[in-house]
Amino acid sequence: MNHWVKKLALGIVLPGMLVLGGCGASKSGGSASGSGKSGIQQRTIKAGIGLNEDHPEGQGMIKFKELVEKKSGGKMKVQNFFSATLGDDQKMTEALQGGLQEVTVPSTSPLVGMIKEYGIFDFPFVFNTEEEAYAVLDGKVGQELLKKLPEHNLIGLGYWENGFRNLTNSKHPVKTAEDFKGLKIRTMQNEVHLDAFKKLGANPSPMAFSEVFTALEGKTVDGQENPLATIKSSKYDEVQSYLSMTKHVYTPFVFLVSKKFWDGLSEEEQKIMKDSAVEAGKYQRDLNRKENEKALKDLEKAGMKVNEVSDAEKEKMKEIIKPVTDKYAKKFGEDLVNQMMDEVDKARNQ
Ligand code: KDG
Repeated sequence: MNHWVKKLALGIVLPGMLVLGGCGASKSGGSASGSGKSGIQQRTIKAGIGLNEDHPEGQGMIKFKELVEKKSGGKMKVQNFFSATLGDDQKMTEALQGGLQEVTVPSTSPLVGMIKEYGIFDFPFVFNTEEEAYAVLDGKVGQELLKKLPEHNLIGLGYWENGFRNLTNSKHPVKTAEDFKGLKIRTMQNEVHLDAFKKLGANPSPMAFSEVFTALEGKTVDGQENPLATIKSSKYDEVQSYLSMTKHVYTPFVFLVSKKFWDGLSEEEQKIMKDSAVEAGKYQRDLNRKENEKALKDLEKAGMKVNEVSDAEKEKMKEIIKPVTDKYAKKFGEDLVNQMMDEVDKARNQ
């Protein structure tokens, strides 16, 4: 039963269901009470990401640092670490849970082992535009998922943008659903991606982001899939010949703070962290979209053979993968999936 029939059956058609926010400006799920302390203390905030400093996410972290230090009069200092120097997404997320690191901003995909519902953002071909993704992430669905983080000793302050993922490989252009057959493709450590690429006849190999370049260079995998800004800033054009504009998944980043650290902050310090994450998030989203356009030109100039994928072929891929998304919709909650699709429809038909 498709989501429209379900919605009518359940009679859940409430206008204005969308809870608008910046990128997580609404409730972060953090403890509003804070430590009860007032004022701003001298603090050092260790913030690590997997991507390089020149990637829009790295630039977003620099903006976050500027904002926190300005808003706190220099008392709260942010130390940024790029290119997985503090470890991969999993390791940095665990460091936050243990109170050994204060901030990281991973994709939602590697978090699905902890919060399975984040897997809905790994369903292929859900969003056509970034605006549709923002409507879901900054609306009820995205904000509700942030509230699942505190029980895992994490606070989510909002969503930044990784973006629409495209396929690169060293074998041949991928123009049709058929063309995936036999390709060894690195995927994120995420069951939806794994099953979806298997269904397309590819041979998926899950690994941490920090291992991808070496795997491509050593030809242990034929290809990988990531947004254009990541493909460029990770220099995949040096080890990949073909770029196929599949735009098969939109991946969000989630701005994570250690709950151990968060609970020790005063309300004023919590507000500085949240306002800075939201403001830097808006800046990062805009920069990411500009960089994606520039990255496509740069990757072509660097010699990558770029091909578009027709809507008809994308429909075919979606059809082939449907048994996978049906299976995971049951696992993640069909009501949640229907809510996401309702918000997409609303944004699409605005
Ligand atoms: O730390 C960087 C990763 O969170 C991000 O790039 C995830 O898209 C991702 C990938 O392919 O691992």
